[in-house]
Amino acid sequence: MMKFEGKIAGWALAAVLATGLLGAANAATVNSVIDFTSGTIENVGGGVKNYHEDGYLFSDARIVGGPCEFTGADKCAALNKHEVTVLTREDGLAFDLTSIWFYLNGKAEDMSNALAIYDTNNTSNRIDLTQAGYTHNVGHTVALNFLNVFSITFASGGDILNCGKKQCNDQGNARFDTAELSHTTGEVPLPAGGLLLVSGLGALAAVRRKRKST
Ligand SMILES: [Ca+2]
Ligand SMILES: [Ca+2]
Repeated sequence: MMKFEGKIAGWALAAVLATGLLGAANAATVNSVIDFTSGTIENVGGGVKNYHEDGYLFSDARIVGGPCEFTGADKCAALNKHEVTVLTREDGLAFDLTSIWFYLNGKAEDMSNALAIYDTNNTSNRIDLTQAGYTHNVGHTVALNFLNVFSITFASGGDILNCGKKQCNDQGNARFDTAELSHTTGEVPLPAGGLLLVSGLGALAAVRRKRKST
């Protein structure tokens, strides 16, 4: 009877050990949708505001009402001409950005409204959403392929034209919303995995010693 119980205990320990090793190998993916409505705006002074949602941070952020993706109380991010906002994770981890909704608001005079999205650390990894490709004053959802990046910059483009003696009235702005993001979490660092292995083997050895003594 004691021998049988010892065998069960050994197998249970082996199962725990295997689970621990699998946990180290299989980290969990966390998906997030940034809606710019359910998060918080932080006034950091000097006219700078940060936006926080789902562990992500936009700095500097201009959060506005419609036109955004949805009617009613929906909010979204807006960039006036040549403004920039930078997206990072609060915990500094890498992340993926795979989809976004955007809207090129106004600028019918010269059709130069544009939104550029690029990897802050590798600016050649970039997409330019312009009025030449996307009708302005209409919402568009585009698939993106920013994978395993640490920082993404959103920049409003467009020319600054003079309409006679004054600047054009139709300055326009670019808006975006419903950013689909994901990041990986739950990774067990190798030293911790090693400790788990050592303690697991030690426990197994203890069980074997106990079985031999009974
Ligand atoms: Ca969210
Ligand atoms: Ca929204």
